Amino acid sequence: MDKPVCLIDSTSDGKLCVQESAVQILQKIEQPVVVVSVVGLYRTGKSYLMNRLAGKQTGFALGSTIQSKTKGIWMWCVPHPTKKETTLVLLDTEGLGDVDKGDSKHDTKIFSLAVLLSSTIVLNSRGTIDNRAIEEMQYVTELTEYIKIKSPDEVVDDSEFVKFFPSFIWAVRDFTLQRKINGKDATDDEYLEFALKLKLGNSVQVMNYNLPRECIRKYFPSRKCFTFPFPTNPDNVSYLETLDPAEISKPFLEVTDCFSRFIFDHSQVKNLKDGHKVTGRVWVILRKHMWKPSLVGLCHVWRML
Ligand SMILES: Nc1nc2c(ncn2[C@@H]2O[C@H](COP(=O)(O)OP(=O)(O)OP(=O)(O)O)[C@@H](O)[C@H]2O)c(=O)[nH]1
Ligand SMILES: [Mg+2]
Repeated sequence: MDKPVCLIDSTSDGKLCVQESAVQILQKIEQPVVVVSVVGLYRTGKSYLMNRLAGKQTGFALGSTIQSKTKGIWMWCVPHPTKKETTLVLLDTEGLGDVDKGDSKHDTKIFSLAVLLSSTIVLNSRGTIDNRAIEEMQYVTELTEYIKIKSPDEVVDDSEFVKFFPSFIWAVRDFTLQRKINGKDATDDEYLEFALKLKLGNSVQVMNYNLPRECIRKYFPSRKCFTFPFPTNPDNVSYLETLDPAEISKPFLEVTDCFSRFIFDHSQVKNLKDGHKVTGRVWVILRKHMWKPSLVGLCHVWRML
């Protein structure tokens, strides 16, 4: 595929529908697939990051105005850069929290779909991992309402479906702070774990503070963090697609390289419950029949699509 295509379209009345043309592309993929998706608030550089992961300056469409750009879920299948005979499927998702759209249920569906479809999910945000950034991820706390995995006649607890959840990367963009905790230098991962620390107590305030953190910790036991500096001079950020590559800052390129290498090395081929590797073809069936556990013995998804 030389350019991304729309996999799940978001209609003006908020419905999500799968695009047949994308399904046909996937059906031809016989190779195992590694699926990496990016989610996060709108206008935070998600599409640009996915293009970098594809090793390209352009691909997923970027927008430089205040209006959100990506709608639904877009897909780009490329040969895996390091794993032989494997396809890397990149999913770029609609930005969450768009004031113009103002539909958080729709956002939760997009978020839940990205979780279900991926081997690795990248949560993208700008600035810092502060309380606001974590609270803005209320979609994590709503995951279980939207995703139910059941075998017939059997209630399965949270820990069962966590087995099928992707590994989790928090990408913090335009990070300008010093990474120090109590005066000591901290790694990106220590920074993430520090931000996810729970407070003691059971006041409503403490419980509200802890809830999104507990959900992230429980649903995503495998976690990683990358903090990205500004990609270029602030005057240039609106023109990243057409910018002379020499204008992209070296520290940004270094973090992007580490981030990409980590994903290429650690993102697993999507597996089914019985250990079967998911190929493009199986992935389509999986998506189409997520609500029919008998078919894949895997997921039961309520109220989606
Ligand atoms: N400051 C800054 N701007 C960036 C960065 N990456 C991309 N941009 C710019 O931010 C704007 C939005 O980038 P996109 O990649 O389209 O952001 P998005 O999150 O996909 O946006 P939606 O699809 O609307 O949710 C564009 O003008 C990009 O050039 C970054 O790391 N820092
Ligand atoms: Mg986008």
